[in-house]
Amino acid sequence: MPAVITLALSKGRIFDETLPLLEAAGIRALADPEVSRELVIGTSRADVRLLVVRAADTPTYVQYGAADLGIAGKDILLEHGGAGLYQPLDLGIAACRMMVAAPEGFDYAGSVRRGARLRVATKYVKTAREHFGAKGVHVDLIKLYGSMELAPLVGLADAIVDLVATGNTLRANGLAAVEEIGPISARLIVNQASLKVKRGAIQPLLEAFGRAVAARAAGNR
Ligand code: PRT
Ligand code: MG
Repeated sequence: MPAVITLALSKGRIFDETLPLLEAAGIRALADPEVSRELVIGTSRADVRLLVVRAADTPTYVQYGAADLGIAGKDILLEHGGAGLYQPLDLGIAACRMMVAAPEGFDYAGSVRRGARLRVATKYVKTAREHFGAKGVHVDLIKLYGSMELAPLVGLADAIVDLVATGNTLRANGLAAVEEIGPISARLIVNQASLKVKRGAIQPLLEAFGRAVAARAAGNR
């Protein structure tokens, strides 16, 4: 019997954008996590199953070997730190940018120049600490779990660190991006021990994903 391969991923944009890559690897999910309540989803391949987890939990499942593989945003991986994970492939999906944003009209550059202490609300505390630390900007970080765009509107923070895709959410809340921290996309992650023990099953999957990503990139050119 072949080794069972378990892939952890979150529903929503990661799941939706992973489906075509799985299909290119000959794998079809047998349920839709938006409809089904099952958290373990079988696939058209008896030896491959999917775990539906919260986006921020994906690296944890893979780190501890509860899943062999996972698909996680670089934002999540930066916060997790990457211990125990092999990150062989940028899938190029769920792309966006990590940005500093502030209310329109807020003089961010001037505040930084004057050495003002900024209150920054974010879910990405580690990334924000490293970003502002490297620039020598003084910040008090306020940890939030979502809807960061609200914080400056109600005086909780001067600025936020959040992901921006279209920019619509910032605009709708009277905010503007003031600094880019870096580009973000989803990565394939692999448990380091799984890769050794189940290499025969995992390696062909990594190659199929790699081909699917290359083919899509070629199609986009
Ligand atoms: O939403 P939930 O609380 O359930 O979990 P989650 O936010 O952790 O997961 P999910 O599914 O929303 O995001 C999964 C991954 O998608 C993230 O870890 C990112 O790597 C990636 N991704 C890509 C994004 C976005 N684009 C994105 N635009 N994640 C979130 N956003 C949010 C952003 O935080 C902001 O609130 O969308 C809003 C901005 O979008 P625009 O288009 O208005 O700029
Ligand atoms: Mg979300």
